[in-house]
Amino acid sequence: MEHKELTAFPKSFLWGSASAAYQIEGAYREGGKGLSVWDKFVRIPGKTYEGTNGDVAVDHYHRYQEDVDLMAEAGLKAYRFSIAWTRIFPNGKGEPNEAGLKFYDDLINDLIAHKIEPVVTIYHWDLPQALQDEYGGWESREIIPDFLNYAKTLFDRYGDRVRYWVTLNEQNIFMQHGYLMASHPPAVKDPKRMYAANHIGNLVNATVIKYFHEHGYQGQIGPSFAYSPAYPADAAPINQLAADNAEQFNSYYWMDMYVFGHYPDLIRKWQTEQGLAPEITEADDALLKDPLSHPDFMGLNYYQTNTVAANPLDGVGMAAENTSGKKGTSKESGVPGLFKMAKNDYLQKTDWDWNIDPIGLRIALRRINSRYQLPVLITENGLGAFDTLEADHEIHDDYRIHFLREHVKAIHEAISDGVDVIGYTTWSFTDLLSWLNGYRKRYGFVYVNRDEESEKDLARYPKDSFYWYKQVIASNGEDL
Ligand code: BGP
Repeated sequence: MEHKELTAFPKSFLWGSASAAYQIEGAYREGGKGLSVWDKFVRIPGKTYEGTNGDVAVDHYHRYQEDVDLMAEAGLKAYRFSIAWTRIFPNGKGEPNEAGLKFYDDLINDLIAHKIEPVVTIYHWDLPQALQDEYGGWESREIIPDFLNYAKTLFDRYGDRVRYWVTLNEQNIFMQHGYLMASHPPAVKDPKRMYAANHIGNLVNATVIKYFHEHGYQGQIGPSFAYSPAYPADAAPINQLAADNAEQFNSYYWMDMYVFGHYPDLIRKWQTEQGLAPEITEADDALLKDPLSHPDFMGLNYYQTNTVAANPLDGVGMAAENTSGKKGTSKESGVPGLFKMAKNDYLQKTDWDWNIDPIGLRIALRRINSRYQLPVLITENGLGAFDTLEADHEIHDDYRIHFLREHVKAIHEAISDGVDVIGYTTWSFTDLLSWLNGYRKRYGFVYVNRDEESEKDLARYPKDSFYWYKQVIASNGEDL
């Protein structure tokens, strides 16, 4: 679809950036914070890049004011961050910890004082270790009331100032990495347990959204989903089918549940054949289908598309992703009988082998729009790259500017196509810890002076992309 003229970005468009508590805060034992599953997992040898952890991260806990000042200087309209459950309830439940509540009060107030809209992620992967120990975390339905109690505490405390809430960040990623690939906590490799835990994740999501809608809080709520649209490797019908399989298996399996309250029939059938189907009670079904449990927007985390081809029943299985930062080192990966990853000769890759595909973002937005008819908040998008700090403390990240410019253009086109896009919070504002890739895979507009070996002085230096984004925001997306 070509447009003679592009439709302007809405005046209220939320230009922003995003982060997650574990990746930026540090202060992992301060302010009464309890330990999360990540605090423990990073200490298992070989799990993260060179054993990196978020004990100090980029010390946002102590430097949040400096970070918010920089956000204000860039002209950010929104900032998406997550709350660490373990700061609010050190053991996951019981009495709330006032010091933790106050930290986010101060952050939210500071943002609002700078006219920056807070977008709060309730859960970005840092489950209280106490709940993991007590009942196996996501594998027990006991998490439903505990999570709801945590979410209610946040709504009651911050609901007068927060208008955008994200329930679960990338449920598809943390469940699959946690229970299928053992690359996230609790480091399990068991598809049956994965689907069972994931179903409980859906019940949590629905319970929280329903509660929010029933209790008259202001604002909007929805999950953030990591959507990588699938392309067929070529026009062969068998590969078209593989792309359809991938779309159903990787994406509709989650998004259909959020919006329609059911799993795709094709995947239910496949799971039943494999003996992997999660148990769904009548009460679950009623909750999941209740319109009050459905999101107000779809949060979209978009990094790349996947190109796929047919994969026989005895074909290749799931492989771990490239965490080496050496382009071309990814292994073959797929789901036997459904699809496998194929090379796309039209796309460049990042050093971690992620496909660079701005048009894929437009496609993602259009597919969400036509299937779900929901506004979309782009809650993550960005380029992980090696950056060089020059002697004068400048960082010439023209590759990041290029990446983001093309993605902003794609959003502009999607809006012109008729998609309701509410905002764009890039990943990330400052550099931060990459869960599995240490500190050298940088995403920020602001360089943080630390690496794997040393915390150095943790000084903040705006990159060239910082000034570029400032101009994009000031012109509401016109001056790219
Ligand atoms: C998303 C997560 C973020 C962030 C981002 C970049 O999946 O929600 O927390 O980490 O990916 O990923 P990575 O750090 O692996 O490059």
